[in-house]
Amino acid sequence: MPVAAIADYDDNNIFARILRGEIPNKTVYEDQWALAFHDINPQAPVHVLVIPKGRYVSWADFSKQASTEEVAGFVRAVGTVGEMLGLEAPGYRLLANAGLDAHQEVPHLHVHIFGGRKLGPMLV
Ligand code: IU
Repeated sequence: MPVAAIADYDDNNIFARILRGEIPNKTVYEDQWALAFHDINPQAPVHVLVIPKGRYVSWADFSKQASTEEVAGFVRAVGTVGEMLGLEAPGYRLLANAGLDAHQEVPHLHVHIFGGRKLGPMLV
């Protein structure tokens, strides 16, 4: 069930539980700002999710409420993961669904990283 654009943060959402270590994940990278792990239902040979450590539902609240340091830390983490996975040269796609119309399903901000093959054109 997709989530509405801005809702109160639910501390029991699945990614909050992953961040607390209550649910296992296949971690790719972690630092003080972000955790990156393999998507459980990969849509490409590489499909990794990067989530901020802070309590943000989507870009809507993250872009307004996160500190400059948090935003920078998160953006750098996404870039680091792309580099670590060897995707910089061949290229990769970033995607962040925000809210109901975009079919965001987990109410904790996440950026998808897709790569590992030549991707098709963007579908909207
Ligand atoms: P979306 O942008 O909210 O639609 O994407 C949610 C993603 O989270 C989707 O690709 C799921 O496969 C993925 N996911 C996951 O990796 N682990 C989980 O426990 C759950 C969803 I629930």
